[in-house]
Formats: sequence, structure tokens, C-alpha cells
Amino acid sequence: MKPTRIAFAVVATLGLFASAQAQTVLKLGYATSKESHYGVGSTVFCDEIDKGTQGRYKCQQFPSAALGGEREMIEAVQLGTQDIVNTSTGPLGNFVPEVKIVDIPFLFRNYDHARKVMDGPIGQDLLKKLQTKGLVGLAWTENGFRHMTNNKHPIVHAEDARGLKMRTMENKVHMEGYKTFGILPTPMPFPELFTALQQGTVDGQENPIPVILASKFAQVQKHLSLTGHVYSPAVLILSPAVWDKLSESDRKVFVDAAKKASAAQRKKVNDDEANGIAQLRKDGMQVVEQVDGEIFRKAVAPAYANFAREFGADKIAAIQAVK
Ligand code: EAX
Repeated sequence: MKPTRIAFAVVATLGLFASAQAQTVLKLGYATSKESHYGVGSTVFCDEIDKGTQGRYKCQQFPSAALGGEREMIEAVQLGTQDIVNTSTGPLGNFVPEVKIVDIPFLFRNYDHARKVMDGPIGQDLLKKLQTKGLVGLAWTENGFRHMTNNKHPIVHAEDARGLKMRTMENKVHMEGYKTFGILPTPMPFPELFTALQQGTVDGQENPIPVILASKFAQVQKHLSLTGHVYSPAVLILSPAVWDKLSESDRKVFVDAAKKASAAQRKKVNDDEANGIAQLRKDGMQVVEQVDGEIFRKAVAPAYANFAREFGADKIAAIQAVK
């Protein structure tokens, strides 16, 4: 071989070697801390894609809304300027309207019911709908059943909630449902919430125990009532810009990783539900465990007529019928 040929061969081999080792670092964002349920699920996802692709894909995690609120992150994933988001469905219905059905208050009886629906045919059909809006839903993860906190007084009956100014997610279904409780829903991105509670811009908010814990809302909220008025699903969404480049086998690695992430995230939700109330009491919150749920449920009934018009009574009934 002539020296130039040899040099070319060496360069080519090095090039091949480099591309075999090429590493893509994906930006993954979520609203709460690294220690929260979102952090636990996301870390499992990242470890699994790293292992499953022999280090070709890794993530850089951006907890605590470092990349913005959930609406902004979904937008960025759609544009491809962010690779992955682990987000609640809060703002997702603004992108994929069909998904809003799962945000109906008192739709799910308990965690078993909710998880079964999300992992079953109804949930999987909804997950596929994301593809039509430039988003790749990898798996449903979880935020948890939402409970009300406020700084005015304990909420035991629905009338106790009347007149309270409550921050809600940017979610029309929630807002419409919560109005029937008599609260004044004030939509606001999550990253603004702590300060709004601190400064008294709103009287209260509603979130699952894992979020209340991770975001240290006990520092700025006196009362917690276990209203469990709505289930808050979450989802791992990948940008199509990444998905389109993945081989079939890498796609499987990503989907399987998301399923494992979901299991870990849900387990963390379970743990926080089991231990978090005692912690929040220690942190100074007054907790009402026995809320008059029946009155809340009755209050929201009129809104169901609108939900039936929007989503189809049969679709709502199909979710309720899952045992
Ligand atoms: O997903 O905005 C909210 O209240 C969400 O529950 C929070 O960002 C975690």
C-alpha cells in the first residue's frame, strides 16, 4: 500500500470507530426536583437507554423546571429544541385535545383503576394520538391523585372550598370541573406557583402528595385536604426529531425504558402516598383526611353533561367501566 492509501485507511477506520462510539446526549426536563417521583422515573429511563444502547444514548436531566414550565417543555419537544419531557397531562390537552378526557374530575376510582385504564387499550390509543401532533408518547408515567391545599381554613365539605382563589394547571377541563366546587380557578405555570403562594396571590393550589412534598409547599400552605378530586396522569414524550433517527431496535429500547420508568415513578408515588402525610404534618401542615367526597362528586355532576358533549358519553362510560 502506498503511504497515502495507508493514511486514508487509518483515517477511515478511526472514523468508523468514532461513529460506532458516537454518543448522543438527550435533554430531559421535568417540573419537580431530582428526588421527586419525576426524577426517580426519569433516572430509570436514562439508565435503561444508556444500558440498552451500549452508551450510544445518554441523558442530561433538567429537574425543577430548569427548561421551563410543562407547556413550554412540550412545545420545545414538538419543535425539537428539547429531546424529552416527563410531564403531567396538565397542559397536554392544549396540544392533543383527545387527551383531555383523562383530566375529568372524579373519573377514576383509585390508583388501580387509573393505571389499568392508562396501560390498557383506551390509554394506549390516547398515547398514539400524540404522534399526530408531532409528539412521540413513549409511556404513561404518573403524577398522582390531586389534593387541595390552602392558607385560609380546612376544607372538609365542598362549601369550604367556595370562594377560594386556587391556582390550577393550564387545563380547561380542570377549570370547568373545579368551578362547580365554587373555587375561583386561576391558571398559572407551575414554576410561578411557590412564589404566588408565598405572596398570597392565590389562597391555595391542588397537587398530588409527591409534588406537595418535593416542592416544599408546607412552607407556604397551612391546610391540606385529601380531596383526591382528580387523577393526574403523566407521560414521557420524545421529540420526533430523535425518534425518526432511531433504528427499530433502539426504538424498542426507548419504549421498554419508558415502561420501566413508569413502574419506578408509580412506586415512588405509592411510597409518598404512604409516608408523605406524616411528613407534611411534621412540616406543620394541618391535614383533613376525611373529606366529604360525595358532596364534591355531586357538585361536579352538571359539568359531566358538557364533558359528555365534548368527549362522548360512551367514551367516559368506557373508562368508568374498566374494572
Ligand atoms: O407535574 O403543574 C402542576 O401542578 C403539576 O402537577 C406539576 O407541574 C407536576
